[in-house]
Amino acid sequence: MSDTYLPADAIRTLFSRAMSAMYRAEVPAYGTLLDLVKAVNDEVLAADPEQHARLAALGELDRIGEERHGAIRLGTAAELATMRRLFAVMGMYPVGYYDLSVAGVPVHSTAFRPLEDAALSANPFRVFTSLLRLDLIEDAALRQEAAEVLETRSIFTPGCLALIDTFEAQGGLDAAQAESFVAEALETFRWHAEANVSQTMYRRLHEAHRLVADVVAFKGPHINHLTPRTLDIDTVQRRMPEAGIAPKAVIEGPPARKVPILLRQTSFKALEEPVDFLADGSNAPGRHTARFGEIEQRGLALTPKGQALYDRLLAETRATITPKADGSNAAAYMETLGTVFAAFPDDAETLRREGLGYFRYSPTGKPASAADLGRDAEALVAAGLLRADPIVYEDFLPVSAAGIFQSNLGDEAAQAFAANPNRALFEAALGARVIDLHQRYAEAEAASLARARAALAA
Ligand code: OOG
Ligand code: NI
Repeated sequence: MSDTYLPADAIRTLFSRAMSAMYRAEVPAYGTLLDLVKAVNDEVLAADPEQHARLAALGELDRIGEERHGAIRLGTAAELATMRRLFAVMGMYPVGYYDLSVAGVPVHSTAFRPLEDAALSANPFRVFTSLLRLDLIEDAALRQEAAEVLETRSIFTPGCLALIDTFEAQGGLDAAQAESFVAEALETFRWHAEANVSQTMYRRLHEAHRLVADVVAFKGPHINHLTPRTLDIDTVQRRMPEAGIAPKAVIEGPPARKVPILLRQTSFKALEEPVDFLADGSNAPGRHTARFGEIEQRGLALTPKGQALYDRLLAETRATITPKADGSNAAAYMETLGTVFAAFPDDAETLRREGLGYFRYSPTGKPASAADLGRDAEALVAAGLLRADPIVYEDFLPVSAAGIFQSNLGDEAAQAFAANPNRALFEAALGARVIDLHQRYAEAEAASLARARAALAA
C-alpha cells in the first residue's frame, strides 16, 4: 500500500487525455479539429510575440494545448449526485447554475471544473453537466415510462463506485488506484450503441423532445462533444470547410474584439450513428445523432457590472435579429452584433477602470518607494509598478449553450417552454450548493493584488 496519493490535478489530466483519445477514436472529425486548432494557435503565437510572452509569463501557455471541455446529459437526481462525487476525485466542483428551459431545452445545468488558480493552470478541464427535466414534458404517461427506464439503468461501473468510496474514505487515490479509476470512469462517458429501449419507445421519446430520447434511450451519458480552445476562433471557423467540416452558421457569444471577453463558441453538426434497439418485433436498423464537435475562444471574465452590459447588448442584438439555423442571415447577424457591441469598451485600461472585468495583478519588477506602498492599485499600475492582466473566463454562457444545444438537436427541436429556473431543485438533486462564479473571480483578483503588494513591500 502506498501512503502517497496522486494529486487531483494529475488524475484530472490523466482523465482528460484518456477522454480525448477515446473521442478521437470514436469521432474522427474531432481529431481533424484538434489538428486545425493546434495549427492556428501556433500561427497566432508566432505572429504575436507579445501575446506569446504574456501567456508564458502567466503560465497559460502550457495549458492551452491541453485545454478542453466536454458535455454530458444526465437522467436522474441520483446520477447527478454520484457524478458530483466522481468529479471531486479529480478536483472538479460544480460552478454556476444554468437554466436552459428558456431556450426550449428541458434541462438545467452546472459546470464541474477546478477552482484554484494553480489547479486551473495545471489543467482547466471542465464538463458542462445537464440534468434532464422530465417535469417539463407534457405527456404524463410518457414521463412516467421515461422515469421507469431511467430508474433501471446504472451508469457507473461497480469498480468506479468502489474507487469513489475509497477516495472518500482515504482522502485520495494512489497511482495504481487512480489509473484504474480513470479507466472505470471512462466507461460512463463512452458511446454505447445498444439502446435501453425499443425503437417504438425511442420514437415516442424523440417526439416529446430529441433531448429526452438522447438521455433516456441509452445506457449512459455518452460525452456529446469535447471542445479544444483556440486563440483565433474566426480563423478556425473560416478554415473548417477546407478541412472537410461544416460549422454552424454563427459564432455564439460576443463579436471579435481587440480584448476578447467571456467566451465565443462554434460547433459542427452531430454524426449519425447506428443504434441497436431492444427487439420488439418492428426492428429496422436504427440511427441517432448525438455527438458533435465544438471550438471555443476564451477571454476576460466580466464582473456582474460587465456581465449585465454584455447581457443587455446581446438582448438588444437579438431583439433586432435572431440567427436563423440555416445560416441565411448569418452575415447580417454578425454585423448587427458588431455594431451593438461598439458600446462595450475594447481596451484593457478602460475595462479595468470601469470595473467591467477581473484582472490579475503582478509586480513589474520596478522598485517601489515607501510612499508607493500606500497607493491604490490604479495608481500603482499607472506608475508602472504593477501590471494587470485579464483573468480568463472559465465558465459558460446560457444563451450560447442554448445555441449549441439547438444547432445539434436539429431545427425541429426548437420548442418553447416557459422560463422555469429551479436552482433549489437542481441543488437538491446534486446534493450540494453550486458555487457562485463571480465570487471565484473576485477572490482570485483580490488574492493576486495582495500577493503583488506583499512583493512590492519585500
Ligand atoms: C451542452 C451544450 C452547452 C457549451 O459549450 O455551451 C455547452 C450539451 O449540448 O449537452 O457545451
Ligand atoms: Ni460545449
